[in-house]
Amino acid sequence: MLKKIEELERQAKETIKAATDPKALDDLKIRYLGKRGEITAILRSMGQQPEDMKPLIGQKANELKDQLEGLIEQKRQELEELHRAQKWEEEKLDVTLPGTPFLVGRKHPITTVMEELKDIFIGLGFQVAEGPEVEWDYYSFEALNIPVEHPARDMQDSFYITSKILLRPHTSPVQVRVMEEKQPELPVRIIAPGKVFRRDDDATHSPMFHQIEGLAVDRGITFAHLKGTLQVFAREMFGEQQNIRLRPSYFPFTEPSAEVDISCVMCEGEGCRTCEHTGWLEILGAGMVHPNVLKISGYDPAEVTGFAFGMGIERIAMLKYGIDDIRLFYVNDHRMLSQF
Ligand code: FA5
Repeated sequence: MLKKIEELERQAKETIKAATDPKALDDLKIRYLGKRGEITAILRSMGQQPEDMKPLIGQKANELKDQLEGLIEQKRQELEELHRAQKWEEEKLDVTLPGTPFLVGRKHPITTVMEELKDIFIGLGFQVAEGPEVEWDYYSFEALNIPVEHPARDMQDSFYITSKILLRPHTSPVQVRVMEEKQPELPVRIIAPGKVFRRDDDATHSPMFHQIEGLAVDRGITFAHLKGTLQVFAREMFGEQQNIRLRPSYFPFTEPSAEVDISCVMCEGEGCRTCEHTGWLEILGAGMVHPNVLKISGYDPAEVTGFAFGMGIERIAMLKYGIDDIRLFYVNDHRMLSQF
């Protein structure tokens, strides 16, 4: 029996040592120390052992029992420690590794130009006004001296929601809305930036684009004020060397009217492809507010005068950044947008 105990000891120590997971240890515990375990069986068989051997066998078997219990617990702790170390290795965070790069957003070039324009005109004493993008036919055309059937509607006719409501084709309706609200107060000095919509679509014309409207109404406002304001704007926007040129034009809501050009920013007036070899680039329409528009908005044209202008923001941004296709602003390609 003593030999058997010795053999059991050798075998149990070996198998405990070789165990690789806690489940195996549980099985070994049952195998040796459980109710029907091999050591338990020896202890239970004491009655059948020779009388003189009983104390020794009992002592050895009990010692082995205690020893194995200890070994199993020790092995269990070792395995747990190993498991923890492995897990740590797997999940280890190396703070020196480069991070996952992510794209940082930035302002769209149209927003940047819009903000720059606002700053310039706010510096000249204008306030920012707003109007709805979905607008009445009345403010878009009629109050601007463009009655139904007037051919000037063709140039700007837009997307109609109903026969009387449309997506505004320009920011000029804000002129009337502001004057209606402010009259008879003077002076009126506002800019109105925002989205406008037209049935256009090519490299320089988009169905949705941005304009900024300007309006100044007061006693004694003259064409010289308009010219001076636009000259300051052009120099602040494009540099001190910048000149402007006014050409006679026609808008139903201004009289007289002008198209305003700046000297070509690409060739500085020398003549190139961008300016079609004229040295000038058209950037906006302007003029003295038509007496009919003043009257319909609540001001007396015998008493006050005003000037107004409207420019395309995309056009300004294209000139400023040398972009030759307006559609690039709207495709949201970060390779293009991240350059600004
Ligand atoms: C007007 O829209 C007038 N409301 C401007 C005005 C205001 C005149 C106040 C007098 C007094 P026009 O249709 O020319 O005018 O447009 C003004 C500018 O908008 C153009 O010079 C151009 O820069 C820009 N523009 C016009 N159509 C488009 C388009 N489809 N896409 C991008 N920009 C455009």
